[in-house]
Amino acid sequence: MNVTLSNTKKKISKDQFKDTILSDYRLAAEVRESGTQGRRDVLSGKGSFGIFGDGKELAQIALSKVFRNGDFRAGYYRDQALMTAIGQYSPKHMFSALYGDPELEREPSSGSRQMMNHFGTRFLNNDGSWRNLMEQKNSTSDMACLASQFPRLVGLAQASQVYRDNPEIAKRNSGFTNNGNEIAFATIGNSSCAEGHFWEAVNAIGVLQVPAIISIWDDGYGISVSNDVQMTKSDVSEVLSGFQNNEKGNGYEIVKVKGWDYPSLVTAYEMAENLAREEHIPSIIHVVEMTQPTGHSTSGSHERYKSKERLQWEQDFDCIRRFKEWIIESGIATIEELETIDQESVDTVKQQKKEAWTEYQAPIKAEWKELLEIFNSISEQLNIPEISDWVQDLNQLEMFGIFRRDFLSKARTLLAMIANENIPEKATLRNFINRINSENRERYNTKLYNETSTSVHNVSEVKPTYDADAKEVDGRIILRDNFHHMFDSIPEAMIFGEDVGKIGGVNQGCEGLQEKFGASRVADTGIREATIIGQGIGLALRGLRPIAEMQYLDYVIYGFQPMVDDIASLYYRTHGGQITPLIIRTRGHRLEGIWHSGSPMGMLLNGTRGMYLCVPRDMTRAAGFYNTLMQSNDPGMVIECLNGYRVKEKLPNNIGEFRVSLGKVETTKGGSDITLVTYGSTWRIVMNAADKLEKAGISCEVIDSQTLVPFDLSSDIVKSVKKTNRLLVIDEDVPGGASAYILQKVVEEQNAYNFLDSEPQTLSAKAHRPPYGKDGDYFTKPSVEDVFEKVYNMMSEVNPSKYPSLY
Ligand SMILES: Cc1ncc(C[n+]2csc(CCOP(=O)(O)OP(=O)(O)O)c2C)c(N)n1
Repeated sequence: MNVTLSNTKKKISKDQFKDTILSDYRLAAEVRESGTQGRRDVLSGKGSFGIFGDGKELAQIALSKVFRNGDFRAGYYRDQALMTAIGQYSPKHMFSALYGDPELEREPSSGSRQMMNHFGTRFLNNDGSWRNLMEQKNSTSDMACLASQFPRLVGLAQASQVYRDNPEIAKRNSGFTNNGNEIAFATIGNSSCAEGHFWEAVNAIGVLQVPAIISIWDDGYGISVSNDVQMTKSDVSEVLSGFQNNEKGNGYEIVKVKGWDYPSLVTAYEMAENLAREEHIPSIIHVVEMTQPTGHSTSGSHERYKSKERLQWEQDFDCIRRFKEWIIESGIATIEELETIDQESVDTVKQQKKEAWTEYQAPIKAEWKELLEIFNSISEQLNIPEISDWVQDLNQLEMFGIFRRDFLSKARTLLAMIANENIPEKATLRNFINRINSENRERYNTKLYNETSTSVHNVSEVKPTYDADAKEVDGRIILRDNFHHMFDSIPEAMIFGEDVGKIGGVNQGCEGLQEKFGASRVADTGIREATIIGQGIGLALRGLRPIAEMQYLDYVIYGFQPMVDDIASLYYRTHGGQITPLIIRTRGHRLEGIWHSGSPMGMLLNGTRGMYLCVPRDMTRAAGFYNTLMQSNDPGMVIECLNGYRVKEKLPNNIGEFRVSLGKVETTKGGSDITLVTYGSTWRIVMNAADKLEKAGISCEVIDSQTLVPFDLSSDIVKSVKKTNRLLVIDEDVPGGASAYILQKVVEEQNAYNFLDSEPQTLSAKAHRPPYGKDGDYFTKPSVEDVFEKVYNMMSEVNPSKYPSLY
């Protein structure tokens, strides 16, 4: 007899059906049991924090049935059953992550740089090249920040559309797509649906009509706060109902289904899969009546905020219990068969947990034993009573679980204690400390930036070249012509943002681009900065080369969260497993008005360590940075000068080919009295002031840093300071913003302190926002006169007779 569980076209035999159901049951039981045992491990101190997938197993197993190779997940920490069901996780992996095992072979999501159950699969090979993502089930890397997976979801789903609409790109990128058939699956908790990112992404996906399936795991609470506080009408799908496909237009297929109702869950996901994979119609599956049997996490107990009735209901409607009842009632298996699976699950989890712990502790214990021998031989030479106390404590710890910091802190303390002793064991101890530190640098402190051959640092510089009679053109023409060339030569290149498509951008840098390359590569977007950035992240993760445009620097703050939390930390938090080669284009610095002349460079560079920050002084350099970044796998932001689009620049004859290296400063005027470091829009002001100072007898060397991250990789600034012995940093950020960063780089890292004859100084804008109007600007941001007087005063301090005080 053939059975069908739902409306699936696939028929399977009765035995196969039973096997499937029992293997689903086993998986659910193992996930549940690993949560139970994991919780105990946290309470007994073996792990710091536990958050599990209990109560959500059945829906996730149903989802996994339609998750195919080449698909992508953008989810959160509850997806333990989903990740296990798609073969990317196991109880052993969960325990390795819970203990914080830093070895990638046991914790491949992040090498324990992340908390447990923050999932992610590996997209990159060790040499930085991309894996064939069509041969694996892909999970983008989770973040603890709720709803932060949603901006990225937009691009993950849109990539399928881009590939389907552009078969020639799909053909080039066969490791990333099969004709755009891939689905992007998102998961989110009910309470996180109160976040703006969720609504912004839901709207963007509805507008774009791209293949996303969004699952909402609704257990009625967000930690202690219940749905009546979280959501209008306490019901997210009720509120979402305006997004439902109907005669008024395309939106989503929205399904509400109970988290314990296995057949309905399977049917819902089959329906959603068909719509998404075949027709690119997105769906939202609102899974209600879910439970959280052990509460939100190991940090608290849900008995504090759930009523007795609710707690009883959670037991009665527990999805595994209901699944068990359904299996028995349907005659698929007996209670004895299921109880056997229950028992086997307990044993399996116990076994895997033991293996995870033993493998985690083995190398650490071996290091402790090595140190113990060093301790013993030092004790034989010197009378240090503390050593025996430490050994006793550490041996005790070893029985329960020992961290490297436990013994390394003692080793370092001892080294300081024997600093004046002359025994050979001192070198042994020092070597041991150095070795452990260096091994742990690799575990914990590497991969903030890509260091493989795909890094931007391996892209060679190509200087712009000019005809003898090169035309002088508006800066924006150089950008425009460069984009045309880039889009011709790189089929994966895309650009999108507010007003970018039809009119070619507010400053016309993309003029004619959409007509030539089509609306799927050059596109207008809605006004939704967070998901414009997210769109870029997702597209880049799927092999495309997006440029996401933020119309003005002042509005980057709306898109800042995905930059800070996602892009900048991605390579680090996946231990080199994922990277998003997204270019963010924006324009800022000097114009007029509080929101059109911001230059918050300190904020940007401090929030986004992990991505590059280019601050070109003109459009030739901006174009050069785009060309360089496009050749690498690294994420970067380019800030064009808002007041530079109509400034004349010579038109290079190698448009599209010249490349500006990141981290290379340019000395734009030589001098001997003082080094002036600047970048972006203030560069012209500084150059102007330097000319005036020259006439006053002060010789300034002007250096354009060109990029803030990376910063002056060959330490050229200190070479200048060695000559001038004086340093002034000028920008239009707040005081102590990027100028403080530059001082730290030059004075501390480049050691300029040793060569300074005057106090190093900064000249920046005022701390408040720049007010509107010419005078608002003049009295707020550094002017030519401000720079002149600042430098003059510094020289006056040195030689008051030659430079008498001005005021
Ligand atoms: C942006 C953000 N705010 C707050 C938190 C702290 N926090 C972690 S989990 C959580 C509740 C989430 O509830 P829900 O979305 O319903 O998911 P559940 O954990 O219940 O599956 C909160 C408030 C966070 N991680 N991120």
